[in-house]
Amino acid sequence: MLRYLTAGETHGKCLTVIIEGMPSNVKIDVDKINSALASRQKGYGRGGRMLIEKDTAEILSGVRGGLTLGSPIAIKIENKDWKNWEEIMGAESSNGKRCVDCPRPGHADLTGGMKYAHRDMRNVLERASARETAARVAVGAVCEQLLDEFGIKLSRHVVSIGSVKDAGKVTDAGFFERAAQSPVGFADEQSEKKAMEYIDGVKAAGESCGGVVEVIAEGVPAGLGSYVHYDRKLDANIAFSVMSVQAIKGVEIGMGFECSANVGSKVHDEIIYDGGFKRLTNNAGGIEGGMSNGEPIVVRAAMKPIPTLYNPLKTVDINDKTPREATVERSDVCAVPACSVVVKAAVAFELAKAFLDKFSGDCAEDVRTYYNEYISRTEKY
Ligand code: EPS
Repeated sequence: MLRYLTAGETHGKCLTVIIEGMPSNVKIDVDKINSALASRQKGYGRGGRMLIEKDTAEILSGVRGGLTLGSPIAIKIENKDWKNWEEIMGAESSNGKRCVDCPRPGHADLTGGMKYAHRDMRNVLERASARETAARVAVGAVCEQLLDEFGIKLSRHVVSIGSVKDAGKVTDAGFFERAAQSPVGFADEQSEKKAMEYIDGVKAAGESCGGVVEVIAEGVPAGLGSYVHYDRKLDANIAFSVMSVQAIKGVEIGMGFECSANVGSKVHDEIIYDGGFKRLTNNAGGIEGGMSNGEPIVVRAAMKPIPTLYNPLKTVDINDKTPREATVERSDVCAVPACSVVVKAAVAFELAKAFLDKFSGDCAEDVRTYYNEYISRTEKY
């Protein structure tokens, strides 16, 4: 089973990730990982930290000469900011400076401190930070390279930022290329301008904002995931991974919540046969009964506004219990475009996991054989 573990604090030495279960002989290009990491760093409304970092993946193990070995893949992403935090965050000595006593509403600070018995809530925020998503993006970029060999391609875009929606349509020519280049992840230029003005206003008010992102996976064969048991359902596993991304509060597949307001005939996608089974619409977002159905997989996620506000909310000092203003840590005003990169990585991981469950093999050659056999069998169904 494909799995991974991440480690690292936001102002620690580095982020580390170990990916286990990737078959041997999958082509891995480190530049593709670095380009995904660079995309995650971009976006209008990001804070000062992204000016310090230049996230780069160093592959420590599991890849030789551009091919996976079948052994665990370890990747390191250095934190350039570490040099400014060494004395505060050191493993062997810490000077106790920059202690966090006033938990931020919306962040993990207070409950994390209570749960892990940390009086300095920095010990919580350092790990709860969205900095960890850089490690997940590296995982996603490795998974995308496996998926790509089998013609599965993922795209991302931002649907809305705060109250501003992208007027562009996914069916417009060049939509995804344009969205990937946009500082707000939008394809429509007028909407992009409005979103940037919106973010400027939010920033001027000492506020933060969220939005909705969408990821679409094309070329996924029918039959990934399963209906036979709850924990093998593809939609459930995608929702789990996407919901675990920092600041995500809602996940939808296809028509999502809107399904509930429509009658059955307006929701379910009629089936035709045209050299293969197809659906006339894709309200199911490519997943029925916990399985991919061969249509594009469409996942949307809602990101809440980042909890650090430059105009802070009310809180309480955990030491003397007096009313205070929440701690202000350097943060982003808007990280929605970056979030689209992270959600794409989360979906890529779940698809690669489901793909390798279905076509399980120790080497890429075996995976290819099982895949080809399955495709030719199902084509004759
Ligand atoms: C982030 C790095 C962090 C934050 C942000 C995401 O860096 P720093 O805390 O040094 O500014 O910019 O984290 C949060 C929004 C958060 O709530 O922790 C990154 O690499 O994406």
